[in-house]
Amino acid sequence: MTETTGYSGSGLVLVKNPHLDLLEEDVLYHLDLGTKTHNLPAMFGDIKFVCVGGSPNRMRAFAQFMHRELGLAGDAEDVADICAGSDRYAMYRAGPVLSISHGMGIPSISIMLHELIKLLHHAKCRDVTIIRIGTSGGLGIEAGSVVITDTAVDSSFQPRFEQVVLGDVVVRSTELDKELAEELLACSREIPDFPTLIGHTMCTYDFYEGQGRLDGALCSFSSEKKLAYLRRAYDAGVRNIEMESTAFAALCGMCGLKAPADHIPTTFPSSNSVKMVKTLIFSL
Ligand code: R2B
Repeated sequence: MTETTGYSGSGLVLVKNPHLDLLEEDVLYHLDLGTKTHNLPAMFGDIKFVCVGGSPNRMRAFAQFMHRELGLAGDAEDVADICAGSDRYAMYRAGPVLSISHGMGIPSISIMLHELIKLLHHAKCRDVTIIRIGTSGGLGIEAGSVVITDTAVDSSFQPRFEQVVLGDVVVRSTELDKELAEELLACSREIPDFPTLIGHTMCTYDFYEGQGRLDGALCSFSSEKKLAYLRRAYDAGVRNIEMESTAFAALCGMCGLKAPADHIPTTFPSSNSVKMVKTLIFSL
């Protein structure tokens, strides 16, 4: 079964789950937030940008950077973890920008995104842009480059995210917003000595064998086979490899998050990539 993406004309964040309306309370377990315990529209209704990345410390550093750049009142060092009651994810806000960690791999980012999307929905946020600012391994590109993802592909280089639902495989699209990718690229051009390119990002289920590494506890292939696989990936348009982008693209696309794009520095926090996202936030 293949499902298509959907944007709401109103700019509201969509949840596609009729059962939610029947809940007396929606508990966002892993964020330590809920519709009864928190006034989500008051806390988050004005959020316009969500930046996500693997590590809590990096996302805190990003929120502090945005706090300073936006000239907000108070000390950037004091940004508080909104999800402090949960040790699963960390969430910070700087004005209209929310900065959240997602951990490593599809299961971890997927739990966070389900709860984040419900949060934005309950908060009645409109026209939200979400960007993943994360780490990845570059493929055949200059060290330190930033890859702006146009399409996330799976480890067979297909633009799809396969989710098993009640024992059946449901296939979801992983196209990202091409216009936003171009806008990010234009922002990067304003920063000197900043190698940036648009390309496909390959998402794998594993960091070691799944990415053709020879240094895991298990390795079932030769160095030649590894190189042949990476060459095929490169020829299919893959320019970097990570572990979250297909789930990110599929979930955000299905729920009408405006212009989801995935921006993946090979090293983070690369001050240039952070500046590029800042430039985009200031320009939208
Ligand atoms: C990039 O870095 C992590 C693995 O080291 C993983 O979250 C990813 O996608």
